[in-house]
Amino acid sequence: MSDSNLLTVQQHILREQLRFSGASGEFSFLLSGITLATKIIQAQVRRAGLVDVLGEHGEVNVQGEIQQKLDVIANEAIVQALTSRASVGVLASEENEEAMIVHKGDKEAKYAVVFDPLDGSSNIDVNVSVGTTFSILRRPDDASLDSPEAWVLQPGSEQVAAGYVVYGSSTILVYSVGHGVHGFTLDPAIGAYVLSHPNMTMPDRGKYYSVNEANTDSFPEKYNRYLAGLRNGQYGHKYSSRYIGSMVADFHRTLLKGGVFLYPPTEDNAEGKLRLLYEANPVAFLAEQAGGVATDGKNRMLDVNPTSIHQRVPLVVGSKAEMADFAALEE
Ligand code: P6P
Repeated sequence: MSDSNLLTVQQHILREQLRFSGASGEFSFLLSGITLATKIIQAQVRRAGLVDVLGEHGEVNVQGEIQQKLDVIANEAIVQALTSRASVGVLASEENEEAMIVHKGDKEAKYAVVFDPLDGSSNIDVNVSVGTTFSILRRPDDASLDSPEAWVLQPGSEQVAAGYVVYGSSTILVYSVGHGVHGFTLDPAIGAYVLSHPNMTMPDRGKYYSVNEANTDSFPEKYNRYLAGLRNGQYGHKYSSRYIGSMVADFHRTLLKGGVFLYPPTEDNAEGKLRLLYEANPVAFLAEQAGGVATDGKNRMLDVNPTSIHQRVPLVVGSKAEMADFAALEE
């Protein structure tokens, strides 16, 4: 790509921003806070083996998981970057039990950002791709800062933007403001995310299914019937299996190649393992924007009404064809 065609994510965001009536640039400034924080995170992820950020921070996070040091660094990077954005009223993070009030009563504070600063962090020590996810919501008309939860406990259909960064062989930011999905690759030479995947669309059908087969014995019967059909060619061809164990990386492949990624209910996680607000909803928003489908196994994911910040939900997300095959199954 010659420099003359170089389009950075900041330029792209500004252009997308113009689609919003009355755009004042505050939304672009908010998104620039997220992109800045992910550059800080990727710098740490890339050096994880060199500096003392590997291994466990020792503390236990709200999920009851041993907090890896990079989780803490990533969380602080995003919180600090967004705290300096007057348009952000509330933050909710996978790493924090409660929603955080960022700007008290600031009249411009009209957005909430929900995020997982470092999804898949248990893979860091073995150099497997990890990711950051984010979801942006407008403050509901009747919500006040007295109840920050009300800002974030909204169905995914209310998202005004969502995205992720996958820290893999390269660092790729994928986002949507509701007008298609666009991917940007971080160019370390200039320190900017450069448009590399314009107008991403999910193939109508793929070759892969992606699930943790170790949980097969506890999947609901419908899921095992579906997976057997994928393996035995019942749905047109015999699928191959790919599972990274990092949702962002598994979804990124599904977005690019099609197929289906699923985390069904299991014996250990009867409601599924993935979190509705900051894992399933951003992924579902992007999937639909790219022509795919996302459900909780029964209902459209973006229609699920959240009741708590860290609630879990089963996730089935993928290409139109695979999702239609799944939906056609009898319970
Ligand atoms: P399992 C990572 O810990 C994560 O939250 C997601 O990124 C990933 O898809 C899932 O858990 C993997 O869970 O049970 O297959 O190890």
